[in-house]
Amino acid sequence: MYYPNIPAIKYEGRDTTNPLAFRWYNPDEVIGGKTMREQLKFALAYWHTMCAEGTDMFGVGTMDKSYGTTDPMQSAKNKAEAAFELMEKLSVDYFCFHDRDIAPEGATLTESNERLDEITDLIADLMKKTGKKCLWGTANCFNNPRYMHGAGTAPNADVFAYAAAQIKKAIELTVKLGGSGYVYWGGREGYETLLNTDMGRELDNMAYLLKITSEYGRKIGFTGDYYIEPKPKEPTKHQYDFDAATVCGFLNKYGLAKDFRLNIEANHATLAGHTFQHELNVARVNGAFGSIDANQGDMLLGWDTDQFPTNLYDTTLCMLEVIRAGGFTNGGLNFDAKTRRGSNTPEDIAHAFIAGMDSFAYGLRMAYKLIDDGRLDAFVANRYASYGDGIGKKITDKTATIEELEAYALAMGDVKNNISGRQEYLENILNAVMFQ
Ligand code: XLS
Ligand code: CA
Ligand code: CA
Repeated sequence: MYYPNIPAIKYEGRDTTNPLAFRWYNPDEVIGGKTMREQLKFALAYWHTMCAEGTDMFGVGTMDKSYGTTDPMQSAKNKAEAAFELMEKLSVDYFCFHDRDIAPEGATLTESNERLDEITDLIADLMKKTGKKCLWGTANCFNNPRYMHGAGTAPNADVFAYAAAQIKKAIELTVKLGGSGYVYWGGREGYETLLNTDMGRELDNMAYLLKITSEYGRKIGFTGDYYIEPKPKEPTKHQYDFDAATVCGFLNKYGLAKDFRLNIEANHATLAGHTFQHELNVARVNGAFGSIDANQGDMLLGWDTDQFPTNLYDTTLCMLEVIRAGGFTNGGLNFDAKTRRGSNTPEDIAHAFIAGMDSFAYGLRMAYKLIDDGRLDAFVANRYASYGDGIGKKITDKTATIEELEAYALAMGDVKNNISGRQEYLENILNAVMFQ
């Protein structure tokens, strides 16, 4: 047992004072026709929860993630056991991983791949025993110095080839573990300065890497979703997958839209100068909504702090978007989040997951309450009512000609457009529904 101080966390309802209990997340309660666990599909991010030790620019780790041994492969095996113990205790049904999170990189690609084979045998076993599932896998093509100028966008073709081989293997492992998604986060796919960068070539190459690796996945039987995860900067000064709108444009340009969706991360949204809700909305209206990295940033710091999500407005408006997108199919809510450097005990991990899961459970409940309340939806529908008949209907149907619109405008005299947008009224409804 790796977490003797963490009990199995149970739902005790809103009035409990037990810090190691859920107040809002009741996994088997049915909301909106599905159980909460089906609606929310929580996942543990291997890299943060199992690997990150709290290092930052100014100091070494504060948390022990060695799992009782200094032998790297034994540690990786113990880590897998620990991950499944934690998922069981926290009622988290899924996990997400990078290749290098689950097995240490070897001296050669061949050795790295053999290590991955060994560890994924063990993980497959643990999955069978516990019923836990893989939400998505990915390749870490940003940590090793070979990727210092990018992977698919590297100026060196050898690096491109290495990245392609590494991704091929990561997709094979995702298929082996039955993953329902595969994520491409362009870690260093961007630039530091345009003085040394051929941006057109880099974008073409990146698209080609996505194309050949994703086609390979289909060939070996991957039926899940491919996701691109937008992020505007960090580690590079400018990342090509800047935000949801940029990525949708990129996917369309390179003919990848049919096979790729988006994995939207809350902290990346705010780094791009958008709200989380905005990024989800852009994904949805482009038919590209896929999965979510559930976390939050600190607005006073302004970098990718990857904190556990506790902002109830954000979780509520997020779940409203998810419901409007038809709910999760292959995606879910992956806690791409870590406890603060000063929160350095295993119990802090439990508190963090409970806070994140309860915040999203609350958000799910409130999103349905807002829909049932109906005032927000009715207001928006009414706001656009003029497109429902007459000239508006013709615009909606795309049958209005420019001549017809001109004749209509000339005959109209002045336009009456003085109807309030009622922002404060709507914000007050949101508060009333969430906190009454
Ligand atoms: C980093 C990203 C990364 C991806 C997976 O900022 O969030 O963790 O989710 O490579
Ligand atoms: Ca992420
Ligand atoms: Ca992040």
